Amino acid sequence: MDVQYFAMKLVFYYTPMTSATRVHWALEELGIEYEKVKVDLKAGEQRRPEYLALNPNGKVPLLVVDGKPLFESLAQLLWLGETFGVDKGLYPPPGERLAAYQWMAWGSVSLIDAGSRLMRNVDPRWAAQHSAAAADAARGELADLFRVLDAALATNAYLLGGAFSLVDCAVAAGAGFVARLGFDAAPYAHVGAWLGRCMARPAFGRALAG
Ligand SMILES: N[C@@H](CCC(=O)N[C@@H](CS)C(=O)NCC(=O)O)C(=O)O
Repeated sequence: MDVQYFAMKLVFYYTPMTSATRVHWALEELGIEYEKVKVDLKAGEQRRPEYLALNPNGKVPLLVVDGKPLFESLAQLLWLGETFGVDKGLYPPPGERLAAYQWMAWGSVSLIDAGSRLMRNVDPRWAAQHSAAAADAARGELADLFRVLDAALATNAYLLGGAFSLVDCAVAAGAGFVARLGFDAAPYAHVGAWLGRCMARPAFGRALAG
């Protein structure tokens, strides 16, 4: 690893069981030093002026690198992969990243978009806005997405091939979130087996524990 990274100070603002979990998981997989700051969303800590000064979106996760803020979990995962992941064998080297970019974006945009629409149409927190038709449409899109994921995992144990990588953190956390919304993932056996492998990792357990 380049010597400059040893001196780098990372502060991670997170809330358990949110979009922050996949970044928390990646940090734990990398085994690098970082400081954790828990943000109580229910208490509205994400809207405190000092937090908004770092992340004007008022959301978690936030990673602060040597005093410079980086918001958006996808950006954080890409930065962590490119900065620390190659040396740790958890991210591909430059020139071999097409599949990594593809799955990171798929898991962060296509999957999370359909999953969020399902959440807003089934989760009691949004009861006043629920639409059965919108929930069904989201389930249909998720079925298409899970078919794509299942086919990719039919011949590979992990998204980039035979070895686990930060790309699996990026996508598995979203697939687990969708499964917890009651989306029936049973027909996608390869996805189920892969999720089991990913979630059995000690680093995932540490991220879940908060
Ligand atoms: N696209 C953003 C989503 C961030 C996001 O929506 N975070 C939620 C938790 S999952 C949040 O902080 N919500 C607090 C609020 O909206 O007040 C990312 O991936 O970082």
